[in-house]
Amino acid sequence: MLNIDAIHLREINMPLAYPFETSFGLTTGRRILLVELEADGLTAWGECVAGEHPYFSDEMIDTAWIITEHELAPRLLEAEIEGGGSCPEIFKQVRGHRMAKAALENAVWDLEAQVERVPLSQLLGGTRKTIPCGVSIGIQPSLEKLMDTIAAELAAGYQRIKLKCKQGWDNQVFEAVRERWPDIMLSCDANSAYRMRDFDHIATWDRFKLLMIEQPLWYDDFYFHSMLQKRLDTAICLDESIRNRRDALAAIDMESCRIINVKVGRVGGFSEAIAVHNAAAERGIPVWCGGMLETGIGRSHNIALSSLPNFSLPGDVSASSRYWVQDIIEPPVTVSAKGEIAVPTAAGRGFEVRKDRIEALTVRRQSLYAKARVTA
Ligand code: OSB
Ligand code: MG
Repeated sequence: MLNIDAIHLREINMPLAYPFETSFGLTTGRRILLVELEADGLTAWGECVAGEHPYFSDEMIDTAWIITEHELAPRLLEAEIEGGGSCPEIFKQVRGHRMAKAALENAVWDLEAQVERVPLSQLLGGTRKTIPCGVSIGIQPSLEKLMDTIAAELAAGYQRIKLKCKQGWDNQVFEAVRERWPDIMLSCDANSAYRMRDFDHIATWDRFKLLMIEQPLWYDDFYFHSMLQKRLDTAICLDESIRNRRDALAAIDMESCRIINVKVGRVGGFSEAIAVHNAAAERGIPVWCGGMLETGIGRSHNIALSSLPNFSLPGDVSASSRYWVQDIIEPPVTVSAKGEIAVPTAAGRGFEVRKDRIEALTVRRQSLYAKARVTA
């Protein structure tokens, strides 16, 4: 039984070391909601991956803050909590708002791992000692700049290059990259930039031998992706569309995709992420762990999740230095020359949280407390 005494919400503002552009917009800095649980003398953390605007999904930091403060945190403070796995039931009455739910649920798993004195990866069912890493490279100001960036990431050891794409930043780019690197593991992510009129255009990408095409069509679609998948040799990977295990089952059954990107925030927390992982594993569909420009807190949680056996493709979980001049965990996440991150073996998340740095970055805070408990 976990007794949570307090939940502290805070917003930190962190400039990105490198701006990140997708088909839905440019991000130069992050506004991030962190949740901190105090329980029996321990401190656990969760990171909400909702963006600054509702452009990736319908959530954003400000909606997540309101839902956390007014709906989720009060429920958690009153609930009987066995562990992280108790959270979906506790939050059940609140519909949607999965990124907000995930921040709290993941913090409870973080706490449970500390209480049980086991690595978070082990608590989640992870088996890998290292995880294979790829990078997601945003839309660049020029093709030259992109080529230099890819060269640097390959030199650093990353196993897979994912290119953000959109109309006007697709065929010419894939052509140039494939000419210089015919054999690298290469994929693209459209973040829903294309429509049915683009089917013929996308069908020409088979010649680039991409590992996958991520979320080419509408963010909430399965049916039209299944129509597109029939026209392609290349695998479609769904990201935005997969909100839970049932979505994964529907997408697999309809053949809307052959690969699934699992983002723990997008599906509402570790419980559902594990359920998606398991459903895909049982059906022979590989998964990989997506990223949402996380700080070290979310990143450490992504590393733990990526240690599950069916995370067999390189994920978008990469080194802290690709995002931040100074991360808020210590040590920062680093990637080996083989393009792997070592899964921590220490109890809990395996990285120290630098509270001093978090304090300095905090622009908003709110604390909620449990009612005094009657002890027998
Ligand atoms: O679609 O995978 C995505 C970042 C923000 C929002 C959506 C996505 C991404 C990324 C970056 O691709 C992944 C990362 O490096 O964290
Ligand atoms: Mg994506």
